[in-house]
Amino acid sequence: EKSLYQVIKEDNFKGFEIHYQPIIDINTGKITSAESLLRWYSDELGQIAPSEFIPLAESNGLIIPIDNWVLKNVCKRIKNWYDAGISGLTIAMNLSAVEFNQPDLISKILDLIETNQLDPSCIEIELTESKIMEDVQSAIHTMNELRLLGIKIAIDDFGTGQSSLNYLQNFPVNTIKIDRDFIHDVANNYAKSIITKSMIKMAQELNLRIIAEGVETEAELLFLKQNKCDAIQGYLFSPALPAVEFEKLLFTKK
Ligand code: G
Ligand code: G
Ligand code: MN
Ligand code: NA
Repeated sequence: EKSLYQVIKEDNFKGFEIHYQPIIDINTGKITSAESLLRWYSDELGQIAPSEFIPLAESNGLIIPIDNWVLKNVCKRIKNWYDAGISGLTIAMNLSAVEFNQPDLISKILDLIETNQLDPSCIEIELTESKIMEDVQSAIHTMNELRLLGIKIAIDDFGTGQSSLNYLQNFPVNTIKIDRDFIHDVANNYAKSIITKSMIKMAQELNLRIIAEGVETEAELLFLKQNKCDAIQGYLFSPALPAVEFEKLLFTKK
C-alpha cells in the first residue's frame, strides 16, 4: 500500500480533498464564513481522518507540504468563488505550529494573495494554543505580520489548553472558537453554561468575534443565541462539505 509520503511526493496528493464547513451568523442565520478541513481518501485504506494522519505528518515533517498544499488550494478556491460572484466570505484554514513557524510563511502567503488577487481579510488562520506557546515571542511576531497584511487570526479549541487567558492578553487575535467540549450539552450542564457565558462575555468586552464549535442541537443554539454568541459551526447546520456542495448551500442559505 502507498505511504503518506508517496501520495504526497509521487502522486501529487491523490485522494486529498478540502471540505468547507459553514459558519453561521447567529442573528441573521446566514453563512458568513467557512472552515476548510482536509480530507484524505486512500484507495487502499479508505477514508482516513485528519486526526490520524495530521499528528503523524507533524512529527515527520510532511505537514509542511500538506499545509502548503491546503494554503495554495484554498486560495485558488477563493479566487474561483470571486470569479463566480461569491465574495465577502471569510475562509479559515488550520495551520500546524510547524508550518506557522516556517520563516517563509509570510512570503508564501503574500505570494498567494498576489497571484490570486485576494482580499487578505477573506483569510483567517486558525491556531491551537498548545504548540504555538512553545515560542511565544516568535508567535506574536508572526501574528503581527499577518495582521499587518490584513489576515485574521483565530484561536481554535479555545478553553482546552493551559494558557487560553494568557493568549488573549498577549496575542493579536481577531476570533476565538469555543471548543466543542464546552458546547456539547451546554444548556443542561451548569458548569459548562457558566464557563461558556463567561467566554462570550469576555470576547465581547475584548472586541473579539466568538464562534461556538460543535453545535448539534436546537437547545445549544438557543442557549448561544440568548447569551449573544456571534456565530455557530456544527452538525446542526452542516458538516464540512465538498466545495461544490458548499456552493449549493451558499446559494440557498446566503
Ligand atoms: O474535520 P476533522 O474533525 O476530522 O478534523 C480534525 C482536526 O484535523 C481538526 O481539528 C484540525 O485541527 C485538523 N485539520 C483539519 N484540516 C487541517 C489542515 O488543513 N491542516 C492542519 N494542519 N490541520 C488540519
Ligand atoms: O479544527 P478543529 O479541531 O476545531 O476541527 C473541527 C472538527 O470538528 C472537524 O473535524 C469537524 O469535522 C468536527 N466537527 C464539526 N462540527 C461538529 C459537530 O457538530 N460535532 C462534532 N462532534 N464534531 C464536529
Ligand atoms: Mn479548526
Ligand atoms: Na476546534
